[in-house]
Amino acid sequence: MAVNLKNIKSLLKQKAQPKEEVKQDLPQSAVPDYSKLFCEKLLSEKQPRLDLESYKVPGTDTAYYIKDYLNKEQEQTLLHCIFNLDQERWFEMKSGRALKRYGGEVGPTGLQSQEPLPPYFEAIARGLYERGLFPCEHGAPNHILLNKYKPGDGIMPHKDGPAYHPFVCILSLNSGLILNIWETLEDSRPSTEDGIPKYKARFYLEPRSLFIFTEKHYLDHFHGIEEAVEDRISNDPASPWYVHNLTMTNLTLPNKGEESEQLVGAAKQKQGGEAIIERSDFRLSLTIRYVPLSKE
Ligand SMILES: O=C(O)CCC(=O)C(=O)O
Repeated sequence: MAVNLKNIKSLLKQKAQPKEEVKQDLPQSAVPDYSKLFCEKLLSEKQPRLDLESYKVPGTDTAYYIKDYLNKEQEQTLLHCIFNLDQERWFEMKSGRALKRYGGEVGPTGLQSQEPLPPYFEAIARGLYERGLFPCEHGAPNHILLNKYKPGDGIMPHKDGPAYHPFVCILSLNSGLILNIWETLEDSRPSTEDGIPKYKARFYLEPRSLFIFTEKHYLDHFHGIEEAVEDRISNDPASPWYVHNLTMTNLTLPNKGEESEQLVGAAKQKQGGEAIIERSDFRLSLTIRYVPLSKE
């Protein structure tokens, strides 16, 4: 069977498959070693160092955004690796989101057991480090959470906690959505005045983008994704729907009374400076971090 995005999507629509069924669907002899190809290509290509500060999102505490961090071919190959080579089962949350963990078990003070990352994730982790995008004195990231969201899925407001180096990279694949930051848990609930949560910052995470957050956004604030099938966005800093990194994305919003060529099909609302973007497809995210070994 030819391996393409359509196949990946049909695999995704099914519940987590027992290993035997996945093998039946994709005879190993017919599957090129995408993992090896991907790693060789990614690692052999000169990874130019990037100046992290030039990707800082203005007005945040502190976040960085790099659109098109991966190109489409790299994204496709990574999706092939994730869906066809990794036969671990997804852990399905009651809320709908599904999850896999790589790198080992994390306890309250650090890694309790260390496991190697699959080679395609190792290539991503090393790439971040070599490009100067993961300034960690201990070395390259060693831990990845893979989240799978269907339209309507989200992740509750939370902090990542003290076990990790306080610097997180999130790589988004296949589809985009809004990630919110709130100062307190109280702020994440609809306000009694207008029913809108009090957002500290909002970021549109496009497919293939790299989002990084650290400092107060990591240490003090809560982050999460609303369970929704669409996201409301605005380029007006006075609007509660303001998206801090909008000008750094590939999106442009229509002017008042105008239609946007770019958002046709994706944006329902065509008011100046505001739009609603549907979550029309599944999204995968890699939460990439460094966890020191537990001292216990
Ligand atoms: O999917 C995302 O972008 C966020 C994931 C997240 O917050 C986490 O893994 O802790």
